[in-house]
Amino acid sequence: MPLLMDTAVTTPNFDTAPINQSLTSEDKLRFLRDMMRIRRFEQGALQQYSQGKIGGFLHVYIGQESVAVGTVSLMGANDHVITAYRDHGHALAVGMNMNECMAELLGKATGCSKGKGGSMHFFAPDKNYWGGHGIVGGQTPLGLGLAYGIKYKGLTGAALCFMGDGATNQGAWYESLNLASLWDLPVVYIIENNQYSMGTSLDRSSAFRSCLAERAAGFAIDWDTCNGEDIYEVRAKTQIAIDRAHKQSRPTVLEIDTYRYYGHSVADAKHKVYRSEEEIERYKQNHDPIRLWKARLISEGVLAEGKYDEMDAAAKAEADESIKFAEASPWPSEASISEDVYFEVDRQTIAGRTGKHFFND
Ligand SMILES: Cc1ncc(C[n+]2csc(CCOP(=O)(O)OP(=O)(O)O)c2C)c(N)n1
Ligand SMILES: [Mg+2]
Repeated sequence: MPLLMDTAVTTPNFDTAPINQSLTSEDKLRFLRDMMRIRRFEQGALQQYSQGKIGGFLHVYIGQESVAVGTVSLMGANDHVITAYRDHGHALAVGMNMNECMAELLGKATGCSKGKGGSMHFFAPDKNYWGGHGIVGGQTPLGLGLAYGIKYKGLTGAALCFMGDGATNQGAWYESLNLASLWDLPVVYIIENNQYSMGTSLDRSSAFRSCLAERAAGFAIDWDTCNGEDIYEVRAKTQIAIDRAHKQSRPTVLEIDTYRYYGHSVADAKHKVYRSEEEIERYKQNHDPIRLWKARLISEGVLAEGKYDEMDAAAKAEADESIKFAEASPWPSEASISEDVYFEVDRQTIAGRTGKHFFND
C-alpha cells in the first residue's frame, strides 16, 4: 500500500522483532546519524550543482534514507550491495566517506572512481559495494552474478540488489528472477518504490494488482512488501530475506515503499507538473524517515532535542568539509582517460598486450 495513501492501517510493532530487540541506544543513534549525513551530503551536492561545479547527472536520494540505512545495517562480511544511479545513500551507508564521494561528484582525481564516474558510479569493492549503474535494470543481472559468485565460492552471504519501481518493467530483471529461482541463488531484490519513474507515476507505468513484488510469485520466489519510513520494519523484513539467502540459498523480492522529495534528477525542474506540491508536503509532514526516527528515539528516551541539533551540525560540517576537500583536489590527468577501461590493458595481460583474447598461439 503506497505510503501516500495515508490509509489508516494497523501496522505491527516491528521494534519487538528479534533483530531490533538487540539494538543498543548507540546503534539507534547511528542510524539517525547515517540518515542525517546522507541528507546533508546531498544538500551540499545540490548546492554545488547549482553553482555549476558538477557536470552530468545528479539523482538525489533525499526522502529515501531509511531504506539504505536500515537494509545496509544488516550486512555481514559476505553480503554485497549493488544499485542503480541513485546511489549516494547506499554509498555512505556502506561506509564510504564524504570526501571521496563529493570529489567524485566534482570530477576530481581523489574521487572514488578517480573522477571519471560521477554521481551515477560510486564504487567501493573493499566495502562490497558494486555501484552505481545508469542503465535502468542493468544492475539486476549483475546482482544475480554477485549471488552466483557467493554460492560458487561456498560462502554464506547475500547480494542485496536495489532497484526502482520503474526497473521492474525491464526484461533483464525477469531473466534474472528465473535463474535466481532455478539455480537457488542468494539474491535479495529490493524494489525502492518511490512511486515514480522519471515523470511517470506508478499507476501510469506498471500493471499490478496490489503491489509489484507479487510478480515474483510467477518464479516461485518468496516476496513481501514493507513500509520504508520505519527503520524497524525495514530491518525486520530485510533480515527475513537475508536469512533465507544465508540459510536456504533462496532469492527474495522485497518491495519497500518510499518517496523522493526532489525531481528525478536535477534536470527534472518540472517535477511539480506530474505531482502536486501538496503531495510532496504531505509526505514530508507525515512520512519523513528522519523526522519519524527522531520522534521515535525521543519517545524511547534515547535522544534529546539538543543532541539532535548537535548531530545535525556535525553532519553539515562534514559535508562542508568534503566540499572544501573536493575543490582543493586535482583534476584527473589527461593520460588517465584511457585507464580503467579494460582490465587486460591496465594489467598488460597477453590479451592486453596483443589485443587478442583468444588464439594467442
Ligand atoms: C534501459 C534504460 N531505459 C531508460 C532510461 C532512462 N531512465 C533513467 S531513470 C528512468 C526511470 C527509472 O525509475 P525507477 O526505476 O523507478 O527509479 P528511480 O529513479 O525512481 O529511483 C529512466 C526511464 C535508462 N537510463 N535506461
Ligand atoms: Mg521510482
